[in-house]
Amino acid sequence: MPRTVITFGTFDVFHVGHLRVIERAAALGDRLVVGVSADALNLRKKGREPVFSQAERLAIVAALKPVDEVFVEESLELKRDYIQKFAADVLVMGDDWAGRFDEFSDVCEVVYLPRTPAISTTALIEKISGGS
Ligand code: C2G
Repeated sequence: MPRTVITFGTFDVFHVGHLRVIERAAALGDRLVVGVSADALNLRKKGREPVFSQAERLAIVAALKPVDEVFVEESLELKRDYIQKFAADVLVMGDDWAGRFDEFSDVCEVVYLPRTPAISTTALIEKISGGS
């Protein structure tokens, strides 16, 4: 049986930290499914619109070599449904979410990977808008 890995994220202003977590997630199985958070979810979660629209973020993530399938994550509360719908064997998230998804360990393995240090969308936006 092929092992399916699922991960979630906004992936706004796509950067190498996003790429690394996707590569490491893919390495844990045979098929990688990525839930890209909807614009409305992002607004609720972070209080601002993403720089790139969900259609653009979806297109970028879908084009990555390690990614087999993408979908729009409409709500954080639907995680269990998504895990089951895609028959995921493993849920992978960066360790900024450590412990937050342990409740799903009854249906799949839950793995938190260390974040890539010193890079984030917020820091990039600040750097670009500050002009430094
Ligand atoms: N990430 C990373 N290293 C960084 C920045 C991000 O490993 N320097 C990882 C995060 O830990 C996450 C993924 O990249 O696993 C996507 O990060 P975000 O776009 O910030 O996504 P987030 O807002 O955490 O959305 O259902 C959960 C949410 O949709 C996750």
